[in-house]
Amino acid sequence: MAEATFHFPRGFLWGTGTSSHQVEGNNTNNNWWGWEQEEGNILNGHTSGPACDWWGGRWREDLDRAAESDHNAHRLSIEWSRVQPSPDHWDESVLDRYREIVRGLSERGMTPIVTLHHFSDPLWLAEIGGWENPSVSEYFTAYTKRVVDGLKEYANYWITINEPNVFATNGYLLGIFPPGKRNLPSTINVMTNLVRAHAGAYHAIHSIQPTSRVGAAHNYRGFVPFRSWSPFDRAAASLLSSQFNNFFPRAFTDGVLRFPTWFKRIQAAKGTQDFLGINYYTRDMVAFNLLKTNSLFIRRFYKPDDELSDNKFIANTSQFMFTALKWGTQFDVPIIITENGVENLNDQLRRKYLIQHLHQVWRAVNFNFPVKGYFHWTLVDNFEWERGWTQRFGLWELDLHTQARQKRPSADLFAEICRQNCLSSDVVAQFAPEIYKEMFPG
Ligand code: IFM
Repeated sequence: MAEATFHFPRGFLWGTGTSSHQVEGNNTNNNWWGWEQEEGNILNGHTSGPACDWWGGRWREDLDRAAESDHNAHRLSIEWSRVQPSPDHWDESVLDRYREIVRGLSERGMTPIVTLHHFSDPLWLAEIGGWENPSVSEYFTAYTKRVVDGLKEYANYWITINEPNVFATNGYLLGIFPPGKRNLPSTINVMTNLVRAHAGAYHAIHSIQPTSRVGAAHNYRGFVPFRSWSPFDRAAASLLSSQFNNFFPRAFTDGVLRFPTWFKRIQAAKGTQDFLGINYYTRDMVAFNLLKTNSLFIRRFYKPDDELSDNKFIANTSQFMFTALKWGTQFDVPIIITENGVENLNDQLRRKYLIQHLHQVWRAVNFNFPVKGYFHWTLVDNFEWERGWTQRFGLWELDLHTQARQKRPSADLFAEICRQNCLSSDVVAQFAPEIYKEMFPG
């Protein structure tokens, strides 16, 4: 059997990603909490509840798990509604707590990447119109300054906004995130305000911490025309790519917001990403379909022979990890894979998915794409938004009733990769022998 070792560059960042609302528990003062209590919003009526009880103190044991598994970095987010519980009140004790957590990362030898906004908003902001309010970028900048001032001693990497494309689409176009709107003009307004807020935060962070590295985490999805000969399918795929994948990173590069039939310039947004965060999970086939009146006549679907995750949420299409990274090179900044993972309770698919995706990352590194790190989503099963607890993305399994954690084999697999800074044929043979031949032919 052929043997090989795929090495990653020295200093490569290895870790997992988490977000405040998904792990902390009892975030009663944000817009998601109320949304979860309303019937019909979350699958099976699930609620975030105590989540992974990080606010209750279990962040320590979970970060111990990460450190013992040789992760050298961790991505986490700050909960705006805790830091600023009302417009004129900043909670210093909350900032102290976050300082303790971020310092805790450094003490465990892990580089922190701090996200300032990961889907959840303070209730007071939601009540004054949320991201449709023209003042949101000033509010967000003020909040950013407080957090960066408080944490600057321990953190140098900042993500302003997680998946602005998903946030705007799900909350304002598809209505599956709060505030549950389905309104195109609102979506466009929110996209514009997100660009303004990112730009404000970027400049604020740099003025406080000139050496900081600031970016956003972009959700990249592959969009492939179903019938490659069809101009309609091709136009549909290209519309999705330009609006979903390209809109924000392009705006953060040249300050131009490109909508389908017009554009807008926001000068302050130009040159506001020091690195590109890519969250890559899967790809869609795209077809033009006259029956799809609610989704701009576009049908998205997986192929019949795609390998799917437990709830058919993700197709295992690892080649598109390479496509995503190649796409990322156009922005001419270092790239960090800020999320990648799969929902899978029994861990069979996750091991294979992880190895195949890292193989593509390694290929990209060998093409000299400037990939600097990889963050697996996620450390411990967490609250998966509109899908509640039905989807399990953790390297550790969570028992919701007892808060007990059980290590999945993928946690050991990932630990080996982090420890050795490479993916070896031995590791593949041990954790996913079924793909050995495909990976090491000959
Ligand atoms: O859990 C989410 C995360 O908050 C944003 N990116 C996708 C993940 C998996 O659904």
